Amino acid sequence: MFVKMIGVAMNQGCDIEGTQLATAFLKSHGFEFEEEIFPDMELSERNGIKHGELIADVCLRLKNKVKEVLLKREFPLIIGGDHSLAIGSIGANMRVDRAVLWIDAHGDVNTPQSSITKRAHGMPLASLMGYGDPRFLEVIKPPFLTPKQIIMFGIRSLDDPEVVFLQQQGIRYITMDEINEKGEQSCIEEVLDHCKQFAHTHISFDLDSIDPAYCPGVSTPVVRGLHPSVPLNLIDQLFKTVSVSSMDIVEFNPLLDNGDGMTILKETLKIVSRKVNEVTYALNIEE
Ligand SMILES: [Mn+2]
Repeated sequence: MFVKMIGVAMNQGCDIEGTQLATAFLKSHGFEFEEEIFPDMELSERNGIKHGELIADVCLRLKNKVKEVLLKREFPLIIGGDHSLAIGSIGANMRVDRAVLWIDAHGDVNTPQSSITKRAHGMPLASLMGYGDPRFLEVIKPPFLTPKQIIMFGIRSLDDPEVVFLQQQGIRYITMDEINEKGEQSCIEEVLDHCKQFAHTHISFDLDSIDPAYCPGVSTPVVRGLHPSVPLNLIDQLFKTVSVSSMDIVEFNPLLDNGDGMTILKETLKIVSRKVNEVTYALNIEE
């Protein structure tokens, strides 16, 4: 199996300069992309959800590309761009036998009604569950994600309506406080146990899950976050334990990075490509 990197040069979901430059920045550091997706600026508008039309268009194109890669039995690694791209990357494969791991500081379960900022990068997970802007739901299409497919990790910044939503839906979200209390490995094991119940896992890795002291290169930093070794360890153990079939890495902002974010990104890519290659190796031996 090969890793196919898909770049999404979009920042309209967070509406802060920088995230759209991540793909170009990585290319200048020698990374190769299977495809880059650029927003159609003619669709840009700020009424209601900011840039809703433009984001739906990007996500539809991303969805089609991710589907194409999955059908070739290759591994799509989607590089953001802001987190609203998950509408397309996860929307490409809504199989009920797939777990979704959401590593993030935020809940990303706002709706157009609950959101104060009207920024779409705070809404992708609710949209994937069928609650959101009709244009996003049209891209995703039912069956939507069910609460039992989802597990969240590193959460420490939730809006009040998001707490209500998560609790009403019964979504398991592991907070920073819990990770600090119970310990890293115990929480990682809970994630592994969750994902083991499903045939496949999608990882959506938001770099703002990491503490800004170690990764300032994100658009919406939140203090008291993860040490970078924690998500790397989690991702490494997941690849060893379950079948990870696709992944996003989002919200990297090269304009705010001091080099640390780039190092974390490179480490993550190293783990992913090594593990995906091991899968090929194992398959070859069986054949
Ligand atoms: Mn996020």
